[in-house]
Amino acid sequence: MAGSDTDVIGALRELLGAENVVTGTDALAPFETDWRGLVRHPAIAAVTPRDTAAVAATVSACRAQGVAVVPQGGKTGMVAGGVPAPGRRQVVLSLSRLDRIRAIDTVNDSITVDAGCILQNVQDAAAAADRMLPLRLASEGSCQIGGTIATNAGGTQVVAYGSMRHLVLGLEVVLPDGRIWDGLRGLRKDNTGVDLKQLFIGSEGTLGIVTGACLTLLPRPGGQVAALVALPSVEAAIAAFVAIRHPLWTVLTSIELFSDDGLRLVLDHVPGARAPFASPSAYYALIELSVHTGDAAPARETLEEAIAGLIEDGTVTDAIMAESETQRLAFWRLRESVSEAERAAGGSLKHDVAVPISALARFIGEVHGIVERVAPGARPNIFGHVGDGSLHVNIRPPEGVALRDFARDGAVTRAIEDAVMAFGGSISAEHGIGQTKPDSLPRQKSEVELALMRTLKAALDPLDLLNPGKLLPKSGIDAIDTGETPQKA
Ligand code: FAD
Ligand code: 2HG
Ligand code: ZN
Repeated sequence: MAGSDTDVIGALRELLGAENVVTGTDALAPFETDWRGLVRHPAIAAVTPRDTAAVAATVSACRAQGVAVVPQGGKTGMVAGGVPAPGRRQVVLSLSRLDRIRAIDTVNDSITVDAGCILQNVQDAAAAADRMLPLRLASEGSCQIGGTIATNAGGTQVVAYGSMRHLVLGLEVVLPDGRIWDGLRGLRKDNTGVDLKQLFIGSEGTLGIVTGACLTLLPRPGGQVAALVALPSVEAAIAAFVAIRHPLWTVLTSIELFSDDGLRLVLDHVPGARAPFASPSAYYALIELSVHTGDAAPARETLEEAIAGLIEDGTVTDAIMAESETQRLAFWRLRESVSEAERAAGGSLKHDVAVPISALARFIGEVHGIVERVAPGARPNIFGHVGDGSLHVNIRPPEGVALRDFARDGAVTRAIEDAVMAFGGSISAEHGIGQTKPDSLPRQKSEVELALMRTLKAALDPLDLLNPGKLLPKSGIDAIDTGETPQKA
């Protein structure tokens, strides 16, 4: 039975206390608007429960009132997954007050945290125990553990440590019917049937709300070596990666690419950013080694020798080794500021793609052809995680054209997605599908895959209460006969 908005707000206030229930157009604005400023759709209220029991009670109350729940983390997602989609009455459930580090076990090398902990705070807690949580993203000062699990975040060290999926040992999850699943085990081996936590990792808050996580820790690197190299082309970047990855296999933790277009954006929009090289190159790669045991000098020497060889054969045109921690961090600031700078410059059509590393250079060649053919004058800003075959192919509109107008007919995106498919790639390497890409999903997933995803959604959330309008194509949940009717606005 659907309650009125006043009923819903009343029930939530009674449950959580009025101070944890946000209402009113202005106060709700930050809960309704995504990082990119692409969408804003209304919520009845936003709530900030304090613990797992309060999250479960909120979900049950919303279910009883017939309103949907949008799980929200740090709101740094790139596909508007953590803010309301149109078409449903909904409440935003922010995890931000679930921010406790529950336990650190330095024998098990694991950390157990509330899902609302900010990633950087968990990294700091691990460092204080002389350990490392090896997930690193430019958004780490704002994104939450629950958000990184729900999106299976990648970032800049996947080449060495894998994505978030590889770091999760156990989860605590509130299910769409309000039950709590306690799977918060700190085990590296557990073959007692289906690995249920995998259902929730990467499912973007559509199957459950993560409230706690047990994550694996690693030893803290004793030394880090960084080099910034200038490259004439993407082909050269891949050749450089291939040349260094095996000799430096045990210590290579990042190889990140950005173009001169990206660097210009950073220099124009980020205060204090300085051009690293005297003259521009088409691309730059930031290479980082992390040495866990012993002296970093031999690894540095191997990298220097490899780069010298690459300069000799023309693959690399210039290179700078970081001589201090300040310089290493300055290199990272250039790379990690590209998104922020691009947003400040008006934003782009984002394509967060992966193709096999062996196809990357041909794919990027194809992208340039598409831009010339379909959108002459548009400005590609290509950057990302070259060692994973994962790149952000962001296309800025031609000078003087508004992003909304440029985006309208979708021709560039369709052509880029066609190229991704032709190369056997993925239309979302790391950001997810959210509410900006569900209609593209059937281009990549077979009917069988889509049907399996819909079956899981219907089994766990037959009323489509959790994060409606996200991930599955629009007809998704409605296409299934569950015997229960989804509650529509
Ligand atoms: P939100 O944006 O709040 O939500 C993201 C999704 O997760 C939504 O669908 C939401 O409903 C769901 N969700 C959130 N919390 C929970 C929960 N507790 N339980 C269930 N569902 C939940 N991403 C990368 O992968 N790699 C990068 O290198 C990277 N770099 C970035 C750099 C910048 C500058 C920015 C702004 C973003 C970047 N991102 C990157 C994207 C973003 O930071 C990640 O997707 C991150 O994982 C989102 O976390 P969040 O807490 O902000 O989640
Ligand atoms: C990165 O790699 C992020 O910096 C953000 O994934 C990408 O802004 C983007 O498109
Ligand atoms: Zn990225």
